Amino acid sequence: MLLSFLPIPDQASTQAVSVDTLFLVFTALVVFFTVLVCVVLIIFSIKYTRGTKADRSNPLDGSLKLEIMWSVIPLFLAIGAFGWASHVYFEMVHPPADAMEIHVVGRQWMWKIQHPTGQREINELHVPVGRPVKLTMTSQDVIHSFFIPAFRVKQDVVPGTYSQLWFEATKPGTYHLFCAEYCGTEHSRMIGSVVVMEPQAYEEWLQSGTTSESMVAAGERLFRDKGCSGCHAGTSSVRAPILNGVYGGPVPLDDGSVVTADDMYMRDSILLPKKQVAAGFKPIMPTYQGQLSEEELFQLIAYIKTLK
Ligand code: HEC
Ligand SMILES: [Cu+2]
Repeated sequence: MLLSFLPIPDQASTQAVSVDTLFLVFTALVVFFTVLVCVVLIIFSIKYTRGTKADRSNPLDGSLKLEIMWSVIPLFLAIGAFGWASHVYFEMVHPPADAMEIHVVGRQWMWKIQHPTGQREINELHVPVGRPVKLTMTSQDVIHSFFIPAFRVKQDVVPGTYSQLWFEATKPGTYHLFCAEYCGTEHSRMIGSVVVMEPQAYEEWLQSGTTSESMVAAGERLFRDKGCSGCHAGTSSVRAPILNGVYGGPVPLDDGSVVTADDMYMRDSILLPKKQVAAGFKPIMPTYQGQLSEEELFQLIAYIKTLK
């Protein structure tokens, strides 16, 4: 497309176009002003070299008009740049509500990926074209960074917390996937590929291979096996909150504050139950730190999300 002679990677997502346009316009602006200043500088230093016959009478000392001009024009340019860049940034960090969710766990030195239907893959990510995809990511050891150059998206993947990244692929094909944060000896081999497929082919890909249980089904099984249902099912004798409809809503805590029950809140409730105690309940929930893998946490949360 536009400026395809430049050595820039494939543009294969909706963000790629907006990021590149922004980048190229800024570059053009910077080049324009740099050249302008250099050319004028060179012309004047030749014209006014000592000994030339240039007219040196009436030296200019101060011009309000000029000063206003070189203050006001850059001011509007800078505000415009800020507004435009912020707009692109906000689009990048706010996944659309209808995005499909795929889970990613980074570790030394690979990417482990799980689709909602339960399919797992390592160092490969299959996605449909033309559909927003949201990745919820964490690391089980050190900080990694999930980077797809052709999509112009990159996001740190940090142990102990969830980060998000979203994109909408626009062109079927296979693209590079890199870890962009030095994470140990074999960091440079922590590479993979993103395969963008037609929606039909993606559906077929999901059907193929060993059919594992879906994220939600795995979460439901864990909820029973790990003893969560013993306390959280409505029938239990222990006083614990019923988790139906908790996700996404406001939760009053016993210290009087109110938080939103997002993925991070769920994670903390399971691993650090004493950190935020739901109002009206005793802090009797045991911690599950060290007893659940990152994948199992994702599955439990996926299950809790479906409880309406
Ligand atoms: C011994 C009983 C018990 C067990 C077992 C237990 N919980 Fe809890 N859980 C509680 C109690 C009591 C609370 C409310 C106090 C608090 O927030 O710590 C709670 C709070 C929560 C919350 C926050 C709910 C809200 O309304 O804010 C979540 C989410 C949760 N538990 C999930 C789980 C999961 C998942 C498991 C299994 C891995 C589990 N619990 C196991 C007793 C238990
Ligand atoms: Cu890494």
